[in-house]
Amino acid sequence: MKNRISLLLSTFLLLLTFSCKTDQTEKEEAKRPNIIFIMSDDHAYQAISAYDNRLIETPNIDRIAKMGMLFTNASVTNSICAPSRATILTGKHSHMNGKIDNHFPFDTTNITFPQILQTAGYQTAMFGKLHFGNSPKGFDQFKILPDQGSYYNPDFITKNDGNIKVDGYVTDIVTDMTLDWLQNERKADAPFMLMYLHKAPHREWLPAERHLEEYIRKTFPEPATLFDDYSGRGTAAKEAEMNLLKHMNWSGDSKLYPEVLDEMGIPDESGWDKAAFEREVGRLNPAQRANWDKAYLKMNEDFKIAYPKMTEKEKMQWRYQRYMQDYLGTIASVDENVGRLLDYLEANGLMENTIIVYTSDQGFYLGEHGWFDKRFIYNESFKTPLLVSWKGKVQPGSKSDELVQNLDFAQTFLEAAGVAAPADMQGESLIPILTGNTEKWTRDAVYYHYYEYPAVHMVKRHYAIVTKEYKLVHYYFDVDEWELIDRVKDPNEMKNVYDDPAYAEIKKDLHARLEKLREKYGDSSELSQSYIDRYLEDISKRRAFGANQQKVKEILEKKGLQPAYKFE
Ligand code: SGN
Ligand code: CA
Repeated sequence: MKNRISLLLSTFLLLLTFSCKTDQTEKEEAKRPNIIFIMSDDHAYQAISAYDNRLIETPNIDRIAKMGMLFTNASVTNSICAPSRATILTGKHSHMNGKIDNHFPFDTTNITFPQILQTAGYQTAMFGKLHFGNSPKGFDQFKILPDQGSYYNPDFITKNDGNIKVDGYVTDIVTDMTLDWLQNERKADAPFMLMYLHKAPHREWLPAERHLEEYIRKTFPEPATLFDDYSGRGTAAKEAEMNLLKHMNWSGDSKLYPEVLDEMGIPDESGWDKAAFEREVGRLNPAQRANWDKAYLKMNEDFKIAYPKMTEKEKMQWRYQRYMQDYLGTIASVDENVGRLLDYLEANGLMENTIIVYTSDQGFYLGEHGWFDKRFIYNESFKTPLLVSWKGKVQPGSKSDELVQNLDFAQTFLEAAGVAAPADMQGESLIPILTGNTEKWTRDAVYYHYYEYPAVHMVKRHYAIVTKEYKLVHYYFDVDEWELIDRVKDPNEMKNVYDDPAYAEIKKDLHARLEKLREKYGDSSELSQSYIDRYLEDISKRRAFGANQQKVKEILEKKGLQPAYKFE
């Protein structure tokens, strides 16, 4: 009897411990936050009203800043699409993860934070643009756009259903997929990490049908540096091919019909202008196309009358307005759709324990320095928007001007999930900043390195150190030029003061700090040279799309290589 009682007692105790343990695990589980990473492609901070409301109101994106923190000094390590995404996923600089440019595919032997989170029990999903040339690892579900993706009736590569084409507008569709996953595939018993990645507002800036008429009628204020003549800086700024007047496609970008170009005698300078127009607009079905024409026909007719009388200055102004109308038109639907997601989270009790990040793969020039595109270390493309909310942890309406980077996301998310980060990750967790423990944050400079040259837009290779006060930049490869920018005295970054004796001491100090940073992150001239050799070898076989082919030819011939592009 005694034995039976003690057996019962011990079974009872065992059950009790077991159930306590389950309770404990559930509590632990409940504490691990969900992570929603929202990223748009080429979304300039100048086009988010939480930063600046001169161009557009983005009330929904701003909600994230109201609930949480707005970063005013967030930047990227390499201002271009796929390399930025690789840095985000690996927590490593481009020279370490190998994804230095858009040209070569991502090396999938890299370990990414989603793989680590998935192993740690997170549910993982990705929807939208990845741009890696291969599918992501570490995701339970994904539906991604092939390469750059399309705005209208886009194709998707899916994890379970092969390749599909979906009718409608890309920003709406990516959101539908995301909401569908949250509603129907997400399981309640584990935390999740969701990557919701928009194609918009990437070139060629095609708004949803519902925004065409509204945006085509708007007029926007011009940036102070729209007519920059690049005289204050070196060869790189002068030779870049991203000027609104000289390098933007009239048809593909400004949406003049190819036949209007012919009629007005405007040449297809890039050689792929008309093809770019057809590539996107050609995807519309007849009903969609009729709607599209309703908005763009009148603009084309007005242009035909105005163009012959336009001065060069007026042409630039016209191109700027046309650019902004379409670029900002695509952002209108990004904002609406971010609103749909936030509403869903609110309605389903998912705000409570969820980190929400809104960012872009880099910034973008909205006419500053007369430019579109990115790549350069000048503010508008070096900086990137960053808004983070986490209810109960991040002070609502707070701001940080710390030098944070896309390099830091992986370690931030891993720390939030309570998982140790691999020792070779190179960022720092943002959690001290997010939770107001800034005394633990000591970074006083960041490192930058851009590689893709000679390539579309012809922005020269450069690396740099950036502090809150200065940028020291080295342009290399087919030039050897240094640039020093005083960020405080010259916020528009118009003047290189490298040779100004007043900056001699500062220059010396920055050179020493730059060398230390390169050592710390493991970058070197030898590594840069190996990336150059690999690239040149490849573009002697495979054309560097959109690059100035004459210049490519010169560069390759110096190396004894023949360009892949055939000259007539
Ligand atoms: C395309 C664009 C370029 C852009 C690159 C890279 N031209 O080639 O303007 O710089 O993508 O963009 S387009 O007319 O074909 O759109 S990135 O975001 O993928 O890095
Ligand atoms: Ca981009």
